Amino acid sequence: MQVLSIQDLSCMGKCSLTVALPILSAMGISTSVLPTAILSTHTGFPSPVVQPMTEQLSAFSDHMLSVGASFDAISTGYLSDPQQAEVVCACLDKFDCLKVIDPVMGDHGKLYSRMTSEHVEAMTELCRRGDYLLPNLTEAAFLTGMPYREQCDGTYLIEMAEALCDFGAKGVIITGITWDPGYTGWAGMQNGRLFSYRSKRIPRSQHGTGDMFAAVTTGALVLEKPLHVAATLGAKFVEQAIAVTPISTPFGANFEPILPWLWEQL
Ligand code: PXL
Repeated sequence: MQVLSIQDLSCMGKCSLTVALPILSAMGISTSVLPTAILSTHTGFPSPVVQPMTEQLSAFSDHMLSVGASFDAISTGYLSDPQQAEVVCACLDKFDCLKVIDPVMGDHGKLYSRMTSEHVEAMTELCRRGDYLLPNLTEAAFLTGMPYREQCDGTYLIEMAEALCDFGAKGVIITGITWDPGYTGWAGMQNGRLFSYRSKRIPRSQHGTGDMFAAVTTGALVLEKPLHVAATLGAKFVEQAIAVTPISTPFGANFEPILPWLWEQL
């Protein structure tokens, strides 16, 4: 199995490619990368140095094609500027394979630093290319124009998931849902049916866990697991990574000891 992962390379602070590569490798999947930007750290640290790769993305993907690239899936994550969405859309159109989009833009009801309304528009366009969309609740609210609500109920989630499926996706998973206080999880929709997963909340938020969830879920989808099985594996992986990371810092969660468990699940 071959996956192309299109997202940034943050040189310090585990997220994006530095989690997707080891996770997909641990699942036995060969991974090629297209870094959308190279950053000294992710944007959760103050004032990172950012080198966008917007101009190179197209040439890199053309060259890969010219030497025979073929992928079972492409997954996309963080883009450092809205112009990249256009290039990434063109790149998705060049390859006939499964497309999994994690529209990384924000969390806890707010956009990440450097993100703008143009970015939201560009990400919306990118989502129209996805077979599966994996937004968190904040991103889903920005994409659909619905209000962000910390406490979710079924009616709100069905409306949101249907609006996301209307982009043309086969399935969506909305992460970071607070069910009853003390419980967290995801809500998914496929073939018009809402399904969900919840587990006890560990009261520590860790940077990069959305990217870990996306990598595990993408890997499992590529290995032909059904969406609810893939996303449950993603959530269980993240829960364990948070549980073994004693304090919350921007350096990210210690997912490495959980990789052998992941392999055993496949
Ligand atoms: O984990 C999401 C993410 C990915 N990449 C970069 C980020 C963030 C979140 O802040 O800054 C560069």
